[in-house]
Order: sequence, then C-alpha cells, then structure tokens
Amino acid sequence: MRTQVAIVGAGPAGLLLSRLLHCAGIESVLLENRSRAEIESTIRAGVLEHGTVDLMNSIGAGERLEREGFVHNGIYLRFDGRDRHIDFPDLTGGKAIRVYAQHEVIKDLVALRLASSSDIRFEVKDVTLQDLDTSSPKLRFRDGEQEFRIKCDFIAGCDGTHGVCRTSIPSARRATYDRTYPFGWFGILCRAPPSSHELIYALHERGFALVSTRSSSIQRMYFQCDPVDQVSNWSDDRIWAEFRSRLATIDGWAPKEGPIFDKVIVGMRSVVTEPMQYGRLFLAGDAAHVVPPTGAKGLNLAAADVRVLARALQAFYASGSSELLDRYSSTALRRVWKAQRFSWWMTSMLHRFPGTDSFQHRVQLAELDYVTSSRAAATALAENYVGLPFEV
Ligand code: FAS
Ligand code: PHB
Repeated sequence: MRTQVAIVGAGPAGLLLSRLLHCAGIESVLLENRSRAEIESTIRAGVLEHGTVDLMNSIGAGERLEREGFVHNGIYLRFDGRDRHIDFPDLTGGKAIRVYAQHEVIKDLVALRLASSSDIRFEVKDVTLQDLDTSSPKLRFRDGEQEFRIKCDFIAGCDGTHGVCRTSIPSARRATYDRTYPFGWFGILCRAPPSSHELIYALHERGFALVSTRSSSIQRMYFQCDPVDQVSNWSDDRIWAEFRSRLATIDGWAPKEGPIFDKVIVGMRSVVTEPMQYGRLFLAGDAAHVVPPTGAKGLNLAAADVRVLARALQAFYASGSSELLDRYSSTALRRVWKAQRFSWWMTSMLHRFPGTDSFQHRVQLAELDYVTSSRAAATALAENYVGLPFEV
C-alpha cells in the first residue's frame, strides 16, 4: 500500500486530522485497532471550545453539533454552599462553549470519512512503525489474517495514551514530564433531566464534584474519589448521597436523581512528551500529552494539535517547504503547556488533596473567592476555559 499520510488511531485527533487532510486534497490511510461500534460508544469528554466548534464547522462536520450541542455561556463555581457565575461572553468578548459528547464527535467524523470513501481500517492489529528517520517511513499491520505494509511520506501518531507511536520514538530522543494526582474522578451517566442549565464545579470539604450534561434526559456527573477505589463499592444510593452532600447549598439545592447506567473511575494525570515529533513521525493528542479533565481540555488540545499539523503538511505538499513541519512540536507545545497549566490550576483549586490541612483549604477558598470577585481573575479563567487563540 502507498499513501501520503498514514494515521494511527481514530479518536478525535486521528479523525479530525484525516478530515483536515482530505479537505486539503491530501491522501491518508487511517488505522484503528478497535471496532467502529466501540469507538462510537466510548464515553469520554463533553466540552468543546469555541475554536474546536469552528474547526468542526470549517470541515463540514458541524451540522449535528450545531443542531444538538448545547451552548453554555458560563460555568458555576460552588463553594461555601453558594454559587458564583463565570460569564463567558461578558468576559471574553462573546465567546461560549458547546456541550456535545466526544462519542458524538467521533460518529460525525467517521460518517464523513466513510462518505468520502477514504481508507479507514477498523480492528487492525500489530501496528509497527519503521524507518521513521528516513524520507519514506513505513507501517506494518494485520487486518484479519492478512499482513499489510504501508509506504508513506509521513506518519501521524494519534493513538492515545496507550498507543505504539510515542514509544516508537527512541527513549533517548524523547523526554516525559508528568504528574499523577492523588485522586481520581468517579463518573456516572444517569437518566434524569438536567440539574443545572450550565456546568457546576464544586469544592466541598469532602472533595470535588462536577455537574455536567449530555442531553435533556441523560446527565453526566463526577465526584473526586480515591484513585484505587472500585466502582463495585458504590451503590446508586451511596453515589446520590455523596452528590447531595458535596453539592449542597444554603438554599437547599439538590441534584435531580435517576437510574445510573454507566459508572467509571478515571485516573488524573498530567503528562507531556517532548518533542512531539521524530523524523517523519508526528504525535498529536493524547499520544503526546494527557491533562486532568478538570479544565475540559483533552479533546480540544487534540483538535489544536492536528490543526497545526494539517497546516504544516499542506504547506509541505503545496511548496515542498518543511519549515512549518520542523516547527510543529514547538508550535503545538506552546498551547499544550498553557492548557496543562490551566488544567493543573483548576485541579489544584477545586480538589481536596489528601493530607492537606485547614490552612490549605482556606487558601483554596480564598482563591475561589478571588476568582469570582475580581474581573481580572475571572477573565483569566474564562479565556482559558473557552479556549485560547490557536497558535498560528
Ligand atoms: P484517543 O485515546 O481518544 O484515541 C486514540 C485512538 O487510537 C483510540 O480509538 C484507540 O483505540 C486507538 N489506538 C490505540 N492504540 C492503537 C494502535 N496500536 N493501533 C491502532 N489504533 C490504536 N477529556 C476531556 O476534555 N473531558 C473529559 O471529561 C474527559 N474524560 C475522559 C475519560 C476517560 C475515561 C479517558 C480515558 C479520557 C478522558 N478525556 C477527557 C480525555 C480524552 O477525551 C482525550 O483527551 C481524547 O480522547 C484525546 O483524543 P485522541 O488524542 O484522539 O486519543
Ligand atoms: C463532561 O461533560 O464530561 C466534562 C465536562 C467538563 C469537564 C470534564 C468533563 O471539566
């Protein structure tokens, strides 16, 4: 097989990149080791930055997102039993966010890929990369009983945290910066009406809680938990009791409860791999970096990476210049590290760290009070949350 760009991984990064390249007339083959049904039902992120929405619309992938996604003009920070609102349009010159589940984004992008008769292979096995430091890198993979070899110009490693691309870069040529947080998130999906018209981020002495949404009848909520806790330890009744406790307000607010049909515990890590490229291999999305979900950045960073990569590849094929490709990693990392900082800051401000004393808790409350009473501080939160301008 021969193609211009071989893409490993059909998550948001790989699918968005394949569509951006298609729109630029650049051929790609997309390899995914799970089934279409699996990737279209993997419950993950829920918040799209305004720039991600614009990107989806620019590639013809925004029709259902515009119809079914929820525009949210702010978030609530809840502490000391009271809500304070962060008004995004007021603080950012009119920007907002869109709540639209990641698996819906995946469905929309897979449909576009198939409609354009572009090559996407599901359930492939044993992807390996060769000759990355030459001008004709290669991939091998198995599809069923058949072995395949792809010759290409470039490989995009969009295979997430547990993929094979990052580790295909010699360890002596890459550095990893990471932090593991001493807590996880217990996430639920339940059948209930929305408890709030916008997201609620709550700090309580028992820990963090988040009220998000998926639709008028399905709600997404999280609370901070022990990272080694087990889903089986938590009955529905115990879960709702924890949410009622952490989200309680002085005016008696309580979440709208309903049958819980999905429970998951996700770990909390910050990871960045530098550089995000080696020879003709370019990493994008979780293959290169992971953020704690507190800032709702994971999916949006993947989109920002592939926007930079697609423009660099387009310049190469249009003019032969590799200048933007040579700068891909440094360009992408500027936004990655700003998103890492914001995600770390939101996580540090809104979670109870084991072993911290009452002084630390009061410092956190003071920071929340400052962020919600200073226009300058609220603007800093808002402009990061809705999405910083894309790197040129
Ligand atoms: P992805 O991991 O989404 O996609 C990688 C793809 O590559 C997968 O489909 C995988 O099957 C495939 N793959 C892996 N190895 C392969 C191989 N060897 N060969 C071929 N294919 C291979 N982010 C938020 O912003 N908000 C959230 O609330 C949030 N919640 C999350 C909950 C969980 C449980 C997890 C794990 C992540 C969560 N994230 C959240 C982060 C998540 O949304 C990622 O940032 C986002 O999926 C990144 O997209 P990709 O980089 O495309 O990676
Ligand atoms: C979600 O809806 O899944 C979600 C929203 C905001 C976050 C994290 C997750 O910060």
